[in-house]
Amino acid sequence: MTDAQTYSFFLGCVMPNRFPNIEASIRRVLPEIGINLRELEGASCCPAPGVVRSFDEPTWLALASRNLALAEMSGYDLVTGCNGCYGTFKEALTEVRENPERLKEVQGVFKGLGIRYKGTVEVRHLIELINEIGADALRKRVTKPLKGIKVAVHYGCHLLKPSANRPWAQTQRHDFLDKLVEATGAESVKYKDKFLCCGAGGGVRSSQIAVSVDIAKEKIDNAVEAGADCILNVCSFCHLQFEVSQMQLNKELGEQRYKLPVIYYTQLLGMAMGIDPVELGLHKHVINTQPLLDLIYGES
Ligand code: 9S8
Ligand code: 9S8
Ligand code: COM
Repeated sequence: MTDAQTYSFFLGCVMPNRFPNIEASIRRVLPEIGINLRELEGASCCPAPGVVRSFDEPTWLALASRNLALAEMSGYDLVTGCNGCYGTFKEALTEVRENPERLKEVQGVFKGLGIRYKGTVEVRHLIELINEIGADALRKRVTKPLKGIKVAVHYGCHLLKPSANRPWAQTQRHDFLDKLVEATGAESVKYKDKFLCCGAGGGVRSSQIAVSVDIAKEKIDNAVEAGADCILNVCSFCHLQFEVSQMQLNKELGEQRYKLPVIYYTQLLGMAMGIDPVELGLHKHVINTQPLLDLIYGES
């Protein structure tokens, strides 16, 4: 394991307001693997790349830069557990780094507000940090291998794209997250349209709810068909989409047909490290995780 590192933790909107259980699993697991988190006081919405940027780019850039400035002033690079926030920050940084006049523009907005910003802070997704630790080192921390558990891995769009502005290998067939999943002893199953959007991003969930739920349904159906015991994500908005869409589908159908547990990566890793599932927030899901817990811990 590498030496301990410290980051300013950017929560975004969805995690603290809708899925504090995911936040709890992140706060519980990351320090165990040498990643310490400090609070980013005063942070606002990132704001969401596919929504706010499409309406008003300068406002998007100024707000994103303000959050980045808070991290920069703290002296600790920013880490996030949401693909959308990751996308906003990666792209807002590139914008001011490549275009000095855009940096001047946001510095002008900050005038008199006591905000200093040079665009020197770095932005990381927590799965990037975990990937640097690596599957081999993680495997050494596993005390409860999740043998026989089949996982449908969902990467999400903003984690991977635009690929020129992401740290991953330039390929359409990523497997870094699958390897991190398999480090827990679980199996990553192949399923149709694995790299398809969850259907939530870019304002689709808020403006075209029927289309949005239909895309989520397609992904869930494909995962179930592949024999998955859960669908795994690393994005609070994808997490919301898979949880809430299944609830909405059940409501429409008038029966509980959609019941695939939705798991965030640090919950899976935490279980494999022997951490109590209650501490990982697994008892607080919209879609009951009990069937998955029964497979892992045996029926109680
Ligand atoms: S913040 Fe406000 S809406 Fe959200 S979670 Fe992630 S993207 Fe950024
Ligand atoms: S939400 Fe998270 S990253 Fe996104 S745009 Fe398409 S996929 Fe789900
Ligand atoms: C999705 C973020 S994670 S957004 O809806 O595209 O802005």
